[in-house]
Amino acid sequence: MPSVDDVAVREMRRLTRRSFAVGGIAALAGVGGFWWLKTRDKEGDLPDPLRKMLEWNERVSRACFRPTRLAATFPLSAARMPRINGLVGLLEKGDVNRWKLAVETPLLKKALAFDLDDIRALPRIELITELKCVEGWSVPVRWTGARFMDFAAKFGLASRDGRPGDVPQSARELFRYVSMSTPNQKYYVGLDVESALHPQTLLCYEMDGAPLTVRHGAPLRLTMPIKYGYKSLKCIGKIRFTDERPADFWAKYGYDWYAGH
Ligand SMILES: Nc1nc2c(c(=O)[nH]1)N[C@H]1C(S)=C(S)[C@@H](COP(=O)(O)O)O[C@H]1N2
Ligand SMILES: [Mo]
Repeated sequence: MPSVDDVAVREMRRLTRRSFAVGGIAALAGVGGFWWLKTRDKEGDLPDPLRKMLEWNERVSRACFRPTRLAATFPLSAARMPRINGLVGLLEKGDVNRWKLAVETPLLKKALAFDLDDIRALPRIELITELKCVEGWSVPVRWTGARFMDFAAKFGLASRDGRPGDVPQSARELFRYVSMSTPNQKYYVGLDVESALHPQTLLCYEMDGAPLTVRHGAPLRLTMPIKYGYKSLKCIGKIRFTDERPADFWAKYGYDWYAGH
């Protein structure tokens, strides 16, 4: 069995680097500049100046973020099943029935546990939006599930006062970030809270009108059409609200942490 890191590194080689400007920067800076970049301190796999650029990117994107700006939606006739892409951290078929979702916030002494019926009890939303992979393909997919913002509002998870009700509009009343991971923690994503609470961010239990298969992330996955596909975590085991910027599987390999497009 190859280790997770082997798989990730192999996959990384295959991937285009379209989402950030390593190629462009290197070409502009020329060989001398490239040498300079290569000798800078590194965080993750990116030389520091590039990391700084992505962080600047994130600050600008967060400042300009509007929850009313929606990703494109498509007619039902355009919907397809995407290819299975990335298997890190998924459950075995026999374990899907025993699944629980754990949620932690700074206000809670003990994690909350939810089952699929808790998610199904929330307003059922169907959206046809694109799954956009940084590898360079995108497919309109029919997703069904609950809005993450409805889930957070019903149980008072995102707001500092911990009271159920509408999610506050003011950033100051929200925890800054959300971390989501698979049950075994092998795949994980870090999200800015505004994007997590975007109305098109769904906790999704069906794709193409049928319950999720194991390899598409059964029993519950994320879809987040305002971000690249690597943020759409399959098989959510744990959700954590936090004020510290959470680690992210692909950001560790040099991809943009923010990953908006
Ligand atoms: N648990 C988990 N979620 C994951 C991945 C993964 O490897 N493991 N890969 C991501 C990537 S890179 C993409 S493009 C999408 C692909 O979703 P699909 O397999 O349903 O097409 O899942 C994302 N979520
Ligand atoms: Mo992807």
